[in-house]
Amino acid sequence: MSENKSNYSANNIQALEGLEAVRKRPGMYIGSTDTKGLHHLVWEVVDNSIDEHLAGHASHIDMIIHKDNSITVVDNGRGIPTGMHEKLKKSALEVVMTVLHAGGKFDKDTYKVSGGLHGVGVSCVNALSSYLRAEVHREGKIFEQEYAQGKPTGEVKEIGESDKNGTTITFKPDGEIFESLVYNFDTLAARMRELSYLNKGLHLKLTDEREENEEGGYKSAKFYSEGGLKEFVAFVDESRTPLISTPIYVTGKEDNVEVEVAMQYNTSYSENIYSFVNNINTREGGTHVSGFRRAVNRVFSKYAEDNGLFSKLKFKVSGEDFREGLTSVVSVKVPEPQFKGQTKGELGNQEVTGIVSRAVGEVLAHYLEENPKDSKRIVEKVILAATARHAARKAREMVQRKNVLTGSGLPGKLSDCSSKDPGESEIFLVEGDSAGGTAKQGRDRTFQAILPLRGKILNVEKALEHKIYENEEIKNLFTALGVSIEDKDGERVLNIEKLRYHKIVIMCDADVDGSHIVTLILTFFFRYMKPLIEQGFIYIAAPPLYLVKKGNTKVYAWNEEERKEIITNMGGPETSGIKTQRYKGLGEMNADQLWETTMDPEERILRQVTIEDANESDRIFSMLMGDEVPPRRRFIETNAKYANIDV
Ligand code: 0RA
Repeated sequence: MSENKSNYSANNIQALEGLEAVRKRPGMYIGSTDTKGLHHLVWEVVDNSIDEHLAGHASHIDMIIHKDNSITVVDNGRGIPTGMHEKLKKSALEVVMTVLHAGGKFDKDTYKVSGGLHGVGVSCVNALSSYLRAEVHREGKIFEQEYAQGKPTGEVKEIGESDKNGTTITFKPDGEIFESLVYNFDTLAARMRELSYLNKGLHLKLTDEREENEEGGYKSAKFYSEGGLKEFVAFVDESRTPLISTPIYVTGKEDNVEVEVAMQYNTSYSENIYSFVNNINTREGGTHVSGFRRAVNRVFSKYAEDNGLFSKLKFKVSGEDFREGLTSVVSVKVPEPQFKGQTKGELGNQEVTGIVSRAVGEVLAHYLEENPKDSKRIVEKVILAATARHAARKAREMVQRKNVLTGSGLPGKLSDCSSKDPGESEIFLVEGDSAGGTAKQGRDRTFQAILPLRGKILNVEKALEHKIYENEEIKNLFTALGVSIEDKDGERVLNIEKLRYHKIVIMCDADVDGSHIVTLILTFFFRYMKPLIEQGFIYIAAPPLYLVKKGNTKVYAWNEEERKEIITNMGGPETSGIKTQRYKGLGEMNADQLWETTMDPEERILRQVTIEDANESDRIFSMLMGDEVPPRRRFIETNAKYANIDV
């Protein structure tokens, strides 16, 4: 990139819109005003810092969560320009911070790759912050300007000298805009880790001043990756057993589109593709993922064909079989990405398919020729996958045929509701027959159905697919819910057209065993019925933990804090006529209690299961449910304080 051409003058900033629009309709600019939107503000700032890294200027990004939940982002990039903007008669810094879309991004001369999904710029963050301060180190000097709700509260000031370059932005999200103002360390850390893999060589650090560590310092985490996507794949596969010695790694560039791919085969049965466009997770895939799949299909089919490896098979090998137990990360950098789909999480640029397919195909073909041992191992696994899929399909068809024969096809264990309108119908998946019985008595039968599940359902993370369809509990789940898995062009798709309930509520004991069962059920939904999670149909019931009694007054508490508060309101712990009953399980409640605390829509608390971060849940699921013990132990140790210790 020629220095002159990319050099940015205060004048190429184009003024487009005012910031009032952002405050009036924040959702249009940052998606939402819940915690998701709150975290989005951070990424809007960080995107700019990453651009500085991609342009070859920044090596470090530091983020600090302050005690009051304000955030500071520090980078050592070029620093926001501070010269006079001739047309606007203002400092460029002020223009960048107060004019929507003035970040230079809409100027074709300034190449911009990171961001892109919302990509609304740092001025949006300013508009939605009750306070913001920008500090710029540039040309030997330090400049600062402060703002409130996007408006400058003073001039751009020169406040000192500096031998460094860079930008420091501190902002406090506005309580008038956001529903929640509390930042989550793990959410920020997970994304920073991801960014470190996606941008190798970039140092990222997160510090949380709200929490002190044992040494009296603050809780912090550092992220840095030398190997980029190769290390990303190893990280997400930490709990799986690899099939080949090192990940296959692809880089390429064609027509300004950069391609980077890493792939690893493991002994599991699931396919995991993580895809990114300009560092943004494309959950719904798109043209880059199609290109990747196309290459895997083409190259493996040809290799197997040329070597007569499929000659004994009596059925067709499908694309899915080539990708069973394959974890891959596909990352592309596209100058002008077009995002499609419901959540704009799908890349639409047609030209990218061919570019990715060519880059991956070339490397993969070489790899197969040069690594005969690994190739043999992969092909053996593909044959196994095809055979298993064939068996699974038969098992599935058997189950479905049986249902036709038995009339309604509904499982005997299901106590169905009378309503046939899925929109108002709920099904409670209840741990054990006894709690199931109580729930059946307590429910409102017009719209609530009960399906008791035997204690520990099958761990699908470890089971072969056909075993899953032969499992009684899982068969019951499919038929009760009215969903089925069908083959479409050799791929499995979940058909939810006949879904019978729009609320599927997992109801388990509030103890360690109960949470284990919840995890098992969620693992099943995650692997085999993901659309139900994605479309918001899955919920977890929250039974109370305590009943506090004083005379005839009875109050339920859902946690320790509530329990204490209730006791204080009743006159304090010294009044000892106060008794606390700890509910160990649903079975300890009678039908009325279960209804009024956990099932009655007016009173109950339901937690909706969302795929906030599908990648992170996937990693945690495979860690908690998979084969490898050390990562699981480490996870449990670091998260032990959150675990429910049952006493
Ligand atoms: C406008 C132009 C240039 C850089 C930036 C903005 C910039 C913004 C942020 C926000 C956080 N960190 C940042 N770093 C840079 C280009 C500067 C040049 O050409 O010298």
